[in-house]
Amino acid sequence: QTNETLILQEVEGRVAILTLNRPKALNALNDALMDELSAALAKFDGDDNIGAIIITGSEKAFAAGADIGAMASWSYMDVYKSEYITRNWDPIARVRKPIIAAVSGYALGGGCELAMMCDFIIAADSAKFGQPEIKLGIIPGAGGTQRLPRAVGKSKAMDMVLTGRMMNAEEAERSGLVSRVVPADQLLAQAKEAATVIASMSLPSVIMAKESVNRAWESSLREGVLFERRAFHSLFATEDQKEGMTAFVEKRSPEFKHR
Ligand code: CO8
Repeated sequence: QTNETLILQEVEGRVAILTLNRPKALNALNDALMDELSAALAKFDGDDNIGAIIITGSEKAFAAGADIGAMASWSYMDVYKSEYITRNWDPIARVRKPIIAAVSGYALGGGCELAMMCDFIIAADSAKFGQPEIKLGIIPGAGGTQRLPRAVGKSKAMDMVLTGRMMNAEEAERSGLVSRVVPADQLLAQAKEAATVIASMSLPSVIMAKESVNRAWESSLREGVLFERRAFHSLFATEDQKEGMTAFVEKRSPEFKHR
């Protein structure tokens, strides 16, 4: 990989690992980096040999936010017309395979928003989350004011967004922003282990599980339960359901074919 590569890509078994790589700017998310990230995600989402994806950064920073230097001189019309945010951020939320954010160090502003766009966050004990945009005279612009209250509730989200303070890993786990906290030197190993477990499951059921959990955010309970039921019914049309249940009855490990 050359130094110009803003996203390092690795594949281990059925797991793809994407590493944000702008170390000198603490992985500040500029347009080029977001283009590379969304292209890599689309590629692995469409690759039958991949079952789960990890996004990670460096030990010091997952990402310290959108690139402030790049944004500083923008006018209203620059921001409005460029579609900077929708063009290369929205595709992340359309990825159908699970994405784990493995966060060490700073996840601030757009960095925190990127982590929240992933399906769950595993945090190193060194992780620090925050939405400090208010200190720059703006507000979060990639979903932070919407995803943070859904994750941690209104009171804590207001506190974070209005004061711009950071939350450490312990507080983030306590408030439901992250699923687990692990020692910093075990972060990637633990994320890979979780991703490998997920990637060993039947891909159709993994995708439908992700789709169904996401419905819990975006519909009434009644609609969500109906959505889940149809997804549940449809999995009985897969070969993997037959294999999974037959293997259980025969007391052996299933051999999923991901169809
Ligand atoms: N953008 C550009 N460069 C950055 C950023 C950033 N967000 N964060 C850090 N850097 C750069 C610094 O300028 C510095 O560069 P240089 O060495 O050339 O001076 C280098 O990274 C190292 O940073 P520091 O020297 O500041 O390192 P410290 O350890 O002293 O401090 C901090 C680390 C606390 C993380 C500090 O760098 C900081 O406060 N960074 C800014 C955090 C922030 O405000 N983030 C929010 C940005 S706004 C945003 O994300 C809006 C999202 C909108 C949606 C996205 C669509 C565009």
